[in-house]
Amino acid sequence: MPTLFISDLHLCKDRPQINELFLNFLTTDTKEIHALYILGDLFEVWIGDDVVTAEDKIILAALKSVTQSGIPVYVMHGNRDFFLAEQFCEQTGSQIIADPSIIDLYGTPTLIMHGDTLCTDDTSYQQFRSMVRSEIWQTQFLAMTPEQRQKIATKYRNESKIQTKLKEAKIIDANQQTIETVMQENNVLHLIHGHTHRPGTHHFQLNNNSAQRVVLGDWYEHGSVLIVDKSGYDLKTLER
Ligand SMILES: [Mn+2]
Repeated sequence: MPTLFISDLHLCKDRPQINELFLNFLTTDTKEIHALYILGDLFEVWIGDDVVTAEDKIILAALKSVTQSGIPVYVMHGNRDFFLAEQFCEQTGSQIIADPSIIDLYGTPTLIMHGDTLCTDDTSYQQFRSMVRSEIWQTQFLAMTPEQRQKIATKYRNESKIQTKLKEAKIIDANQQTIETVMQENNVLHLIHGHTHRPGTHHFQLNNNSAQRVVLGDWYEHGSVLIVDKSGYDLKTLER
C-alpha cells in the first residue's frame, strides 16, 4: 500500500474550492494507503487550537474519518500552522511529528521536513522564525485574546507577502549546501519537503552516492500529492 505526502494546502475560507478538493481527496484517495503525511502548512493560519472556524471544523472532522478508518495521519508544523497542538490531535486522531523526522519508507531511511529551515539564504526569515518558535514568544502569544492573535498573524502575513516579493527568487529557495549538510547529519540519501512551492525531483551526488530531494507542490491552483510505494515515487497534480 502506498504512503502519501502532501504539504502547503494553506486551507482558508478564501479558497473554498481548495477546501473542497482536499475533502474530496480525503474521502477518495486515502482509502487503501499505508499512511498520510502532511508536511506543514495544512492551514493558511492557525492561531491556537482554541480558535476554530466553521470551515476548520469540517476539515478536522474529515481528518478524523480518515484516522478512524485506521489510516494514520501524521502532521508536521509548517511556518503558518505551528500552533497546531494537542486539541487538534484529539479532534482529528492525527499525530504531530517533529521537523525533521526520519521515516523508514519501504526500507529506505527518508528525511521529511517542512522545508523552511533549508532556506538559510533568507536570513531575515530565519531570525523571524527563531523568534516565533521560541517558548517565551509562544507563551505570550497564546495568552492574548483570539482577536489580538489574529491581528498579529495578519500583520506578519502581510509583511511576509511584501518581503517575499522583494526578495530574489534564489534567496527564498532551499540552499543546496544546507540540504546536503542536513542530509549528511541525518545519514540519509532521500529527502522529502514542501514550503518552497516549487514541486520537483532533484538528483545529486552526496559523498559519491546518488541522493534525491523531492519537493511537494502547494494547493493554490490545484492539489499536489506525492505517492510512494515499493516501486518508487509519483508526484501527482490533483485537478479540481
Ligand atoms: Mn511553508
